[in-house]
Amino acid sequence: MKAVNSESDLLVASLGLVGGKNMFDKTIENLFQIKYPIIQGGMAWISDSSLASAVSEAGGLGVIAAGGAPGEIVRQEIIKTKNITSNPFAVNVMLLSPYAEEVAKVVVEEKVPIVITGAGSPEKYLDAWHEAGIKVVPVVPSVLLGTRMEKMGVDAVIVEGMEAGGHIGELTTMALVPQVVDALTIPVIAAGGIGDGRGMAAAAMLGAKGVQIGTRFLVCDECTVHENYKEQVLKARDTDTIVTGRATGHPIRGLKNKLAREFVKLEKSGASIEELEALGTGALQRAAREGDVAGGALMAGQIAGMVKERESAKVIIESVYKEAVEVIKKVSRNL
Ligand code: TUI
Repeated sequence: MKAVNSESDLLVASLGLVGGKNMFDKTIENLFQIKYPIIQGGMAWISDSSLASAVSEAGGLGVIAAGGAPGEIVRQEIIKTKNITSNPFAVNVMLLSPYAEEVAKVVVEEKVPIVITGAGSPEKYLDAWHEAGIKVVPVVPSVLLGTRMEKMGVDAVIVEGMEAGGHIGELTTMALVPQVVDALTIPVIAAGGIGDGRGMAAAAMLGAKGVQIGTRFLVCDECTVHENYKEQVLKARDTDTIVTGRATGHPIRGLKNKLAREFVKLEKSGASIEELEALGTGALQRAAREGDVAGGALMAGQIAGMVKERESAKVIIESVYKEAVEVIKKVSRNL
Protein backbone atom coordinates (compact mmCIF):
# COMPACT_ATOMS: atom_id res chain seq x y z
CA MET A 1 0.00 0.00 0.00
CA LYS A 2 1.10 3.59 -0.69
CA ALA A 3 2.11 5.88 2.17
CA VAL A 4 -0.93 7.44 3.82
CA ASN A 5 -0.37 11.05 4.89
CA SER A 6 -3.65 12.27 6.29
CA GLU A 7 -6.97 11.11 7.61
CA SER A 8 -8.67 11.81 4.28
CA ASP A 9 -5.92 9.87 2.44
CA LEU A 10 -6.67 7.00 4.77
CA LEU A 11 -10.35 7.07 3.87
CA VAL A 12 -9.59 7.22 0.16
CA ALA A 13 -7.08 4.38 0.50
CA SER A 14 -9.53 2.28 2.46
CA LEU A 15 -12.08 2.74 -0.31
CA GLY A 16 -9.58 1.31 -2.77
CA LEU A 17 -9.41 4.53 -4.75
CA VAL A 18 -5.62 4.82 -4.76
CA GLY A 19 -4.19 4.45 -8.27
CA GLY A 20 -3.12 0.98 -9.27
CA LYS A 21 -5.06 -0.71 -6.48
CA ASN A 22 -8.57 -0.85 -7.83
CA MET A 23 -10.74 -1.94 -10.70
CA PHE A 24 -10.17 1.26 -12.61
CA ASP A 25 -6.43 0.70 -13.09
CA LYS A 26 -7.25 -1.09 -16.38
CA THR A 27 -5.62 -4.41 -15.40
CA ILE A 28 -8.45 -6.50 -16.85
CA GLU A 29 -8.93 -4.23 -19.86
CA ASN A 30 -5.23 -4.71 -20.70
CA LEU A 31 -5.18 -8.45 -19.95
CA PHE A 32 -8.18 -9.24 -22.16
CA GLN A 33 -7.82 -6.30 -24.59
CA ILE A 34 -11.36 -5.06 -23.88
CA LYS A 35 -12.91 -1.67 -23.17
CA TYR A 36 -14.86 -2.38 -19.95
CA PRO A 37 -13.88 -4.83 -17.15
CA ILE A 38 -17.25 -6.54 -17.43
CA ILE A 39 -17.36 -10.25 -18.20
CA GLN A 40 -20.59 -11.94 -19.21
CA GLY A 41 -21.38 -15.08 -17.22
CA GLY A 42 -20.94 -18.35 -19.10
CA MET A 43 -24.40 -19.82 -18.63
CA ALA A 44 -24.79 -23.39 -19.89
CA TRP A 45 -27.50 -23.82 -22.58
CA ILE A 46 -27.89 -20.01 -22.58
CA SER A 47 -24.65 -18.17 -23.42
CA ASP A 48 -24.31 -18.78 -27.16
CA SER A 49 -22.73 -16.84 -30.04
CA SER A 50 -25.63 -14.36 -30.10
CA LEU A 51 -25.11 -13.18 -26.52
CA ALA A 52 -21.31 -13.50 -26.51
CA SER A 53 -20.84 -11.52 -29.73
CA ALA A 54 -23.19 -8.75 -28.55
CA VAL A 55 -21.30 -8.37 -25.27
CA SER A 56 -17.89 -8.38 -26.99
CA GLU A 57 -19.07 -5.90 -29.64
CA ALA A 58 -20.19 -3.60 -26.82
CA GLY A 59 -16.73 -3.66 -25.24
CA GLY A 60 -17.23 -6.25 -22.50
CA LEU A 61 -15.96 -9.83 -22.60
CA GLY A 62 -18.56 -12.07 -24.22
CA VAL A 63 -18.48 -15.70 -23.15
CA ILE A 64 -19.72 -18.80 -24.98
CA ALA A 65 -20.68 -21.46 -22.44
CA ALA A 66 -19.69 -24.94 -23.56
CA GLY A 67 -21.79 -26.43 -20.73
CA GLY A 68 -22.44 -30.07 -21.55
CA ALA A 69 -22.24 -29.58 -25.34
CA PRO A 70 -19.99 -31.67 -27.65
CA GLY A 71 -16.86 -30.06 -29.12
CA GLU A 72 -18.30 -29.59 -32.63
CA ILE A 73 -21.33 -27.67 -31.32
CA VAL A 74 -19.00 -25.38 -29.39
CA ARG A 75 -16.86 -24.95 -32.53
CA GLN A 76 -19.91 -23.77 -34.48
CA GLU A 77 -20.65 -21.15 -31.81
CA ILE A 78 -17.02 -19.98 -31.86
CA ILE A 79 -17.09 -19.63 -35.66
CA LYS A 80 -20.39 -17.70 -35.56
CA THR A 81 -18.99 -15.37 -32.88
CA LYS A 82 -15.86 -14.66 -34.95
CA ASN A 83 -18.10 -13.84 -37.92
CA ILE A 84 -19.98 -11.20 -35.92
CA THR A 85 -17.21 -9.57 -33.90
CA SER A 86 -13.46 -9.14 -34.21
CA ASN A 87 -13.22 -8.25 -30.52
CA PRO A 88 -11.88 -10.77 -27.98
CA PHE A 89 -14.31 -13.28 -26.49
CA ALA A 90 -13.99 -16.30 -24.19
CA VAL A 91 -15.23 -19.87 -23.98
CA ASN A 92 -16.37 -21.19 -20.60
CA VAL A 93 -15.33 -24.83 -20.26
CA MET A 94 -17.50 -26.65 -17.71
CA LEU A 95 -15.06 -29.24 -16.38
CA LEU A 96 -17.76 -31.66 -15.17
CA SER A 97 -18.89 -32.10 -18.77
CA PRO A 98 -18.24 -35.48 -20.43
CA TYR A 99 -17.08 -33.43 -23.45
CA ALA A 100 -14.60 -31.22 -21.55
CA GLU A 101 -11.64 -32.98 -23.18
CA GLU A 102 -12.82 -32.37 -26.75
CA VAL A 103 -13.87 -28.80 -25.99
CA ALA A 104 -10.36 -28.25 -24.59
CA LYS A 105 -8.95 -29.20 -28.02
CA VAL A 106 -11.47 -27.11 -29.97
CA VAL A 107 -10.52 -23.90 -28.14
CA VAL A 108 -6.88 -24.46 -29.15
CA GLU A 109 -7.73 -25.24 -32.78
CA GLU A 110 -9.99 -22.20 -33.01
CA LYS A 111 -7.43 -19.93 -31.33
CA VAL A 112 -9.88 -18.70 -28.71
CA PRO A 113 -8.08 -15.88 -26.83
CA ILE A 114 -9.45 -16.56 -23.34
CA VAL A 115 -10.75 -19.69 -21.59
CA ILE A 116 -12.75 -19.52 -18.38
CA THR A 117 -13.21 -22.78 -16.48
CA GLY A 118 -15.96 -23.75 -14.06
CA ALA A 119 -16.74 -26.58 -11.67
CA GLY A 120 -13.19 -27.93 -11.32
CA SER A 121 -9.47 -27.41 -11.85
CA PRO A 122 -8.05 -26.64 -15.32
CA GLU A 123 -4.67 -28.19 -14.39
CA LYS A 124 -4.57 -30.93 -17.02
CA TYR A 125 -5.22 -28.47 -19.87
CA LEU A 126 -3.22 -25.49 -18.63
CA ASP A 127 0.08 -26.13 -20.46
CA ALA A 128 -1.60 -26.83 -23.80
CA TRP A 129 -3.76 -23.72 -23.49
CA HIS A 130 -0.84 -21.50 -22.51
CA GLU A 131 1.29 -22.89 -25.36
CA ALA A 132 -1.54 -21.87 -27.70
CA GLY A 133 -1.42 -18.33 -26.27
CA ILE A 134 -4.74 -18.70 -24.45
CA LYS A 135 -5.32 -16.75 -21.22
CA VAL A 136 -6.73 -19.11 -18.59
CA VAL A 137 -9.14 -17.86 -15.94
CA PRO A 138 -10.74 -20.39 -13.57
CA VAL A 139 -13.81 -19.67 -11.45
CA VAL A 140 -13.06 -20.42 -7.79
CA PRO A 141 -15.33 -20.54 -4.73
CA SER A 142 -12.64 -20.41 -1.98
CA VAL A 143 -9.23 -19.02 -0.97
CA LEU A 144 -7.72 -22.51 -1.04
CA LEU A 145 -8.70 -23.12 -4.65
CA GLY A 146 -7.64 -19.59 -5.62
CA THR A 147 -4.20 -20.12 -4.09
CA ARG A 148 -3.86 -23.48 -5.84
CA MET A 149 -4.79 -21.95 -9.20
CA GLU A 150 -2.33 -19.08 -8.78
CA LYS A 151 0.51 -21.55 -8.03
CA MET A 152 -0.50 -23.48 -11.13
CA GLY A 153 0.11 -20.33 -13.19
CA VAL A 154 -3.33 -19.16 -14.30
CA ASP A 155 -3.68 -15.56 -15.53
CA ALA A 156 -6.52 -14.33 -13.27
CA VAL A 157 -9.33 -15.84 -11.22
CA ILE A 158 -13.05 -15.23 -11.09
CA VAL A 159 -14.16 -15.42 -7.47
CA GLU A 160 -17.79 -16.46 -7.35
CA GLY A 161 -19.95 -16.03 -4.26
CA MET A 162 -22.99 -18.15 -3.48
CA GLU A 163 -25.36 -15.37 -4.55
CA ALA A 164 -24.66 -16.55 -8.10
CA GLY A 165 -26.94 -18.75 -10.14
CA GLY A 166 -26.05 -22.30 -11.14
CA HIS A 167 -23.35 -24.41 -9.48
CA ILE A 168 -22.09 -22.54 -6.40
CA GLY A 169 -19.75 -22.71 -3.42
CA GLU A 170 -20.56 -21.82 0.19
CA LEU A 171 -19.24 -18.30 0.76
CA THR A 172 -20.78 -14.96 -0.10
CA THR A 173 -19.15 -12.55 -2.54
CA MET A 174 -18.75 -9.93 0.22
CA ALA A 175 -16.79 -12.31 2.47
CA LEU A 176 -14.90 -14.22 -0.22
CA VAL A 177 -13.59 -11.55 -2.60
CA PRO A 178 -11.42 -9.58 -0.11
CA GLN A 179 -10.00 -12.80 1.33
CA VAL A 180 -8.94 -14.01 -2.11
CA VAL A 181 -7.62 -10.54 -3.01
CA ASP A 182 -5.42 -10.65 0.11
CA ALA A 183 -4.14 -14.15 -0.62
CA LEU A 184 -3.32 -13.76 -4.33
CA THR A 185 -1.19 -11.49 -6.51
CA ILE A 186 -2.94 -12.22 -9.83
CA PRO A 187 -6.04 -10.17 -10.75
CA VAL A 188 -9.32 -11.11 -9.12
CA ILE A 189 -12.68 -10.73 -10.86
CA ALA A 190 -15.76 -10.71 -8.62
CA ALA A 191 -18.93 -12.66 -9.44
CA GLY A 192 -22.17 -13.55 -7.70
CA GLY A 193 -24.81 -11.01 -6.72
CA ILE A 194 -23.55 -8.29 -9.05
CA GLY A 195 -26.17 -6.84 -11.36
CA ASP A 196 -25.67 -3.10 -11.57
CA GLY A 197 -23.20 -0.26 -11.07
CA ARG A 198 -23.57 -0.34 -7.30
CA GLY A 199 -22.51 -3.98 -7.26
CA MET A 200 -19.61 -3.20 -9.57
CA ALA A 201 -18.51 -0.28 -7.34
CA ALA A 202 -18.74 -2.54 -4.28
CA ALA A 203 -16.59 -5.16 -6.03
CA ALA A 204 -14.00 -2.45 -6.78
CA MET A 205 -13.94 -1.54 -3.08
CA LEU A 206 -13.29 -5.18 -2.20
CA GLY A 207 -10.23 -5.15 -4.45
CA ALA A 208 -11.66 -6.81 -7.56
CA LYS A 209 -10.29 -5.70 -10.93
CA GLY A 210 -13.43 -6.62 -12.82
CA VAL A 211 -16.85 -8.18 -12.50
CA GLN A 212 -18.70 -11.10 -14.05
CA ILE A 213 -22.44 -10.65 -14.53
CA GLY A 214 -24.75 -13.50 -15.51
CA THR A 215 -28.40 -13.09 -14.53
CA ARG A 216 -28.82 -9.56 -15.89
CA PHE A 217 -27.53 -10.65 -19.30
CA LEU A 218 -29.95 -13.58 -19.28
CA VAL A 219 -32.89 -11.27 -20.04
CA CYS A 220 -31.06 -9.06 -22.54
CA ASP A 221 -32.29 -8.67 -26.12
CA GLU A 222 -29.51 -10.74 -27.67
CA CYS A 223 -29.89 -13.63 -25.22
CA THR A 224 -31.63 -16.53 -26.99
CA VAL A 225 -32.87 -18.30 -23.86
CA HIS A 226 -36.57 -19.21 -24.07
CA GLU A 227 -39.02 -16.31 -23.53
CA ASN A 228 -40.73 -18.19 -20.68
CA TYR A 229 -37.41 -18.34 -18.81
CA LYS A 230 -36.87 -14.59 -19.27
CA GLU A 231 -40.37 -13.87 -17.96
CA GLN A 232 -39.71 -15.87 -14.78
CA VAL A 233 -36.50 -13.92 -14.11
CA LEU A 234 -38.22 -10.57 -14.77
CA LYS A 235 -41.03 -11.57 -12.39
CA ALA A 236 -38.77 -12.85 -9.60
CA ARG A 237 -38.54 -11.18 -6.19
CA ASP A 238 -35.53 -11.12 -3.89
CA THR A 239 -36.54 -14.30 -2.04
CA ASP A 240 -37.43 -16.33 -5.13
CA THR A 241 -34.21 -18.32 -5.55
CA ILE A 242 -33.35 -21.55 -3.74
CA VAL A 243 -30.33 -23.85 -3.52
CA THR A 244 -30.94 -27.48 -4.38
CA GLY A 245 -28.56 -30.40 -4.63
CA ARG A 246 -26.47 -29.82 -1.50
CA ALA A 247 -26.96 -33.56 -0.82
CA THR A 248 -25.43 -34.52 -4.19
CA GLY A 249 -22.34 -32.37 -3.65
CA HIS A 250 -23.38 -30.11 -6.54
CA PRO A 251 -25.40 -27.28 -5.03
CA ILE A 252 -27.30 -25.30 -7.66
CA ARG A 253 -29.08 -21.96 -7.24
CA GLY A 254 -32.18 -21.33 -9.31
CA LEU A 255 -35.66 -19.87 -9.19
CA LYS A 256 -38.20 -21.69 -7.03
CA ASN A 257 -40.54 -23.75 -9.21
CA LYS A 258 -42.23 -27.15 -9.27
CA LEU A 259 -38.96 -29.00 -10.01
CA ALA A 260 -37.07 -27.20 -7.23
CA ARG A 261 -39.82 -27.99 -4.72
CA GLU A 262 -39.83 -31.67 -5.76
CA PHE A 263 -36.05 -31.75 -5.48
CA VAL A 264 -36.08 -30.29 -1.95
CA LYS A 265 -38.79 -32.74 -0.87
CA LEU A 266 -36.81 -35.70 -2.22
CA GLU A 267 -33.62 -34.41 -0.59
CA LYS A 268 -35.38 -34.13 2.78
CA SER A 269 -36.74 -37.66 2.44
CA GLY A 270 -33.17 -38.94 2.16
CA ALA A 271 -33.37 -39.96 -1.52
CA SER A 272 -30.24 -41.45 -3.08
CA ILE A 273 -27.80 -39.31 -5.05
CA GLU A 274 -28.70 -41.32 -8.18
CA GLU A 275 -32.39 -40.55 -7.73
CA LEU A 276 -31.68 -36.85 -7.23
CA GLU A 277 -29.32 -36.66 -10.19
CA ALA A 278 -31.91 -38.37 -12.39
CA LEU A 279 -34.37 -35.60 -11.53
CA GLY A 280 -31.77 -32.96 -12.47
CA THR A 281 -30.66 -34.51 -15.76
CA GLY A 282 -31.68 -32.45 -18.77
CA ALA A 283 -33.55 -29.99 -16.55
CA LEU A 284 -31.62 -26.88 -17.58
CA GLN A 285 -32.05 -27.68 -21.28
CA ARG A 286 -35.80 -28.18 -20.73
CA ALA A 287 -36.15 -24.73 -19.19
CA ALA A 288 -33.66 -22.80 -21.35
CA ARG A 289 -34.51 -24.19 -24.80
CA GLU A 290 -38.02 -25.68 -24.47
CA GLY A 291 -39.42 -23.09 -22.05
CA ASP A 292 -40.58 -25.67 -19.50
CA VAL A 293 -40.61 -23.35 -16.49
CA ALA A 294 -42.35 -25.85 -14.19
CA GLY A 295 -40.38 -29.02 -14.86
CA GLY A 296 -37.07 -27.44 -15.93
CA ALA A 297 -34.22 -25.89 -13.93
CA LEU A 298 -34.41 -22.09 -13.94
CA MET A 299 -30.85 -21.33 -12.84
CA ALA A 300 -30.53 -17.69 -11.77
CA GLY A 301 -28.73 -15.64 -9.13
CA GLN A 302 -30.08 -13.72 -6.14
CA ILE A 303 -30.09 -10.45 -8.08
CA ALA A 304 -32.96 -11.79 -10.22
CA GLY A 305 -35.22 -9.68 -7.97
CA MET A 306 -33.73 -6.46 -9.33
CA VAL A 307 -33.67 -7.43 -12.99
CA LYS A 308 -36.78 -5.72 -14.28
CA GLU A 309 -35.91 -4.63 -17.79
CA ARG A 310 -35.10 -6.06 -21.17
CA GLU A 311 -32.21 -4.11 -22.65
CA SER A 312 -29.47 -4.60 -25.19
CA ALA A 313 -26.11 -5.93 -24.02
CA LYS A 314 -24.62 -2.56 -24.98
CA VAL A 315 -27.04 -0.62 -22.75
CA ILE A 316 -26.39 -2.98 -19.84
CA ILE A 317 -22.60 -2.69 -20.11
CA GLU A 318 -22.54 1.08 -20.54
CA SER A 319 -25.05 1.77 -17.78
CA VAL A 320 -23.38 -0.59 -15.28
CA TYR A 321 -19.99 1.06 -15.88
CA LYS A 322 -21.36 4.60 -15.80
CA GLU A 323 -23.31 3.95 -12.61
CA ALA A 324 -20.26 2.38 -10.93
CA VAL A 325 -18.16 5.46 -11.65
CA GLU A 326 -20.96 7.78 -10.50
CA VAL A 327 -21.58 6.04 -7.18
CA ILE A 328 -17.86 5.90 -6.40
CA LYS A 329 -17.55 9.64 -7.09
CA LYS A 330 -20.65 10.38 -5.01
CA VAL A 331 -19.40 8.39 -2.03
CA SER A 332 -15.89 9.87 -2.20
CA ARG A 333 -17.25 13.45 -2.36
CA ASN A 334 -18.79 12.92 1.07
CA LEU A 335 -15.50 11.94 2.70
O1 TUI B 1 -19.66 -23.64 -12.89
C1 TUI B 1 -20.32 -22.76 -12.41
N1 TUI B 1 -21.66 -22.69 -12.54
C2 TUI B 1 -22.44 -23.58 -13.22
S1 TUI B 1 -21.90 -24.92 -14.09
C3 TUI B 1 -23.47 -25.33 -14.47
S2 TUI B 1 -23.87 -26.72 -15.41
C4 TUI B 1 -24.01 -27.95 -14.25
N2 TUI B 1 -25.02 -28.77 -14.41
C5 TUI B 1 -25.19 -29.79 -13.55
C6 TUI B 1 -24.33 -30.00 -12.49
C7 TUI B 1 -23.31 -29.14 -12.29
C8 TUI B 1 -23.15 -28.08 -13.18
C9 TUI B 1 -24.32 -24.44 -13.95
N3 TUI B 1 -23.73 -23.48 -13.27
N4 TUI B 1 -19.75 -21.77 -11.70
C10 TUI B 1 -18.36 -21.76 -11.46
C11 TUI B 1 -18.02 -22.51 -10.25
N5 TUI B 1 -16.98 -23.27 -10.18
N6 TUI B 1 -18.68 -22.54 -9.10
C12 TUI B 1 -17.99 -23.36 -8.26
C13 TUI B 1 -16.91 -23.82 -8.96
C14 TUI B 1 -15.84 -24.72 -8.59
C15 TUI B 1 -16.06 -25.81 -7.79
C16 TUI B 1 -15.01 -26.66 -7.51
C17 TUI B 1 -14.57 -24.48 -9.10
C18 TUI B 1 -13.54 -25.33 -8.80
C19 TUI B 1 -13.77 -26.41 -8.02
O2 TUI B 1 -12.70 -27.19 -7.80
C20 TUI B 1 -12.83 -28.45 -7.22
C21 TUI B 1 -11.58 -29.21 -7.57
O3 TUI B 1 -11.65 -29.97 -8.53
O4 TUI B 1 -10.56 -28.97 -6.92
